[in-house]
Amino acid sequence: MARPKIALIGAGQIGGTLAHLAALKELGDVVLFDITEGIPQGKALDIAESGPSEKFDATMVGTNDYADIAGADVCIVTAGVPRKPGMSRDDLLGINLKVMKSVGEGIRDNAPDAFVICITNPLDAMVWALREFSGLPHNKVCGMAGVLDSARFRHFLADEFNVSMKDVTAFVLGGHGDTMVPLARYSTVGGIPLPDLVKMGWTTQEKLDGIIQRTRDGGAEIVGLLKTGSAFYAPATSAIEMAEAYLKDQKRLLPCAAYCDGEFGLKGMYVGVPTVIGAGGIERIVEISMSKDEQAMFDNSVDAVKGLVTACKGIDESLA
Ligand code: A3D
Repeated sequence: MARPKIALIGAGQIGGTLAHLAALKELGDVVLFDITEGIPQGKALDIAESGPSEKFDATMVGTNDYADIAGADVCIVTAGVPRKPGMSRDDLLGINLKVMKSVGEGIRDNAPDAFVICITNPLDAMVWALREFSGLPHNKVCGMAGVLDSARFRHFLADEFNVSMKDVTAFVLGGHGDTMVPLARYSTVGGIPLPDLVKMGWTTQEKLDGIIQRTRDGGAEIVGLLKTGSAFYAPATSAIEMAEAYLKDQKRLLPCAAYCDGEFGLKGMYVGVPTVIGAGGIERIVEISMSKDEQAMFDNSVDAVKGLVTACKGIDESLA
């Protein structure tokens, strides 16, 4: 049986890391696409040359031609520009919307059967626009944000409790921005919900609130340190986890930006929700119940995403 084909649209910091991880995990043959000449070719060759030491079987192709992504099983989109210090994700909207148009059309014309994972910011609006431009089925187009935001939350919690990250589960829902919703009630250590751990004296509510805020600011913290771009190792790992769930039909329950058509009372929009990812793409949206406070935070986040989508429609008439 032929190896799956993984197309990475954007061969920058995240794109290169995605290619390396896909190779190390032998998820399939990789095509790195970028508009900049030389970068995808150089990174593909560099990673291919790590093969003899790592002993993976996967081909690496770098290209500036969409024809080379033909028949891809998975497309992961990072094309566009990242944040610089002082910028919010929303500041990227105008420039990255144009990029989504060309990428969406490139996927539509060359890899219409692919499972598409968008990473480009501002995430929830860009994945919506990418779906519109590509015309692919909604269940085959999703956005990576919740896996990353939850991983950040899990890392901070494991640090606080001095326990293995393996035993910490966490849920972050809503839009991938300052309004994201880390849900303490659905986050656990070895199955014990965070509010119980506060009662047990493992931490204080004040410290937990601090961790929740640090999670919300997780992207900005790294932008502030790097100064020349945004996070790329953990974002790439998170998207690879989603791609693997699809390619291996793992039926993983992962938070990601998925198309809600009635779920959570939302009509026709993308936002971070719990999903099941398997061979059918986004196979299910898991409608958890929320307390009044949680629902208010989620609604606030949904409103922020709606504002960005309206801005997209104002910029590109074909989306209106
Ligand atoms: P960067 O290293 O700049 O790579 C972006 C690449 O896109 C560059 O190589 C560009 O040449 C390429 N590119 C630009 N326009 C096009 C186009 N029209 N077609 C194809 N390629 C193009 O950025 P990065 O890899 O660090 O980040 C990529 C995106 O991911 C940015 O928008 C970030 O804001 C976003 N990001 C999202 C998250 C989430 O959790 C959602 C996390 C981190 C970064």
